[in-house]
Amino acid sequence: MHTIEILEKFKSKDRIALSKIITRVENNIDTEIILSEIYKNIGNAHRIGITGPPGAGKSTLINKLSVYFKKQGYNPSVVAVDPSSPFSGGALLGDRFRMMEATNEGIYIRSMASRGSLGGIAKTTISVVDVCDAFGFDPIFIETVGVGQIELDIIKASDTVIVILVPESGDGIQAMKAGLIEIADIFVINKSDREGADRFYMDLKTAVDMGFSTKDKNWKPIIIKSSAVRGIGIDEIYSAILKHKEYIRANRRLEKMRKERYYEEFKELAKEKLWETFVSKVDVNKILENGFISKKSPYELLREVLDNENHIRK
Ligand SMILES: Nc1nc2c(ncn2[C@@H]2O[C@H](COP(=O)(O)OP(=O)(O)O)[C@@H](O)[C@H]2O)c(=O)[nH]1
Ligand SMILES: [Mg+2]
Repeated sequence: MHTIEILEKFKSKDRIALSKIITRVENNIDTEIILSEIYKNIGNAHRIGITGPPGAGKSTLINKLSVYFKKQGYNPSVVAVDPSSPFSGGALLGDRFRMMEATNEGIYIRSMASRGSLGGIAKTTISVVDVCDAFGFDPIFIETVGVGQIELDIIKASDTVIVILVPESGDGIQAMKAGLIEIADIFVINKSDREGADRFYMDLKTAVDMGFSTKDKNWKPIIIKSSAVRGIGIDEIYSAILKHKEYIRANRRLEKMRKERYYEEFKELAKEKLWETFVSKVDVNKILENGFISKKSPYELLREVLDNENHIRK
């Protein structure tokens, strides 16, 4: 089916059309057409990034949290990214299982595996979230593992960032090292049914009080203890999310963040497109080969290429 036809169905809230549109975006097919068509309907969803080490309970928590939001009258969806899995464009078994309750509640869950994704996983994920936003979901939970650069890029595109940690020895220090402290608006200490949760809470609280969290000097991260499997702490996390949502709306921070993201996206796109144009006009390999052999700095080489109109006009 033609993308335009699928988009028509998408607009009438057809979930099969939604899935097809997402698959196209993942495979970089007609992304430009799709995003241009839906863009005016973007911006209503609250984007909640959830990150933390593997096994911390992110999926289990999102399962409970999304159902909780649904019960309060919201229309949530989930985008889960797993960088370690092969790109399948479909469901990942573990996530599916962990989010069974949400699935049964009719919550739309999209699992993405990043390996082999065309056009970069961070960019693709953000586009997929845009699609979910335009479809009418709110909020959108975005699950990512850990904090590689890719995950950070995805997390930066979230309105509220939740970092999930578990009270296992060293996790707090690990979190600080990995830069997790600096990105969190809300901390969740999950598996608090296990030993060490109170101690961990105090350590984290001390770190936050001491100002290790530098994201926003006017927002002190909220710390919540939870047990996702037992459904403990879900109401508190829900309230914390709404509080943060209100905060970023009240002081126009959200608008600022969105503008920054828009600029960033444009900049990345411009780089990509200009590079494509450049490569189509000059013999990059030959130029590089010559530059390398004659020990020209890349700066000098680029200057030369840009100055030499013959190259560009080739
Ligand atoms: N004891 C305990 N186990 C939990 C809790 N939350 C999740 N788990 C378990 O931890 C494992 C990993 O959970 P999962 O949600 O897949 O973690 P993710 O990798 O962060 O998404 C699963 O076996 C869960 O059942 C909790 O609050 N307490
Ligand atoms: Mg998971």
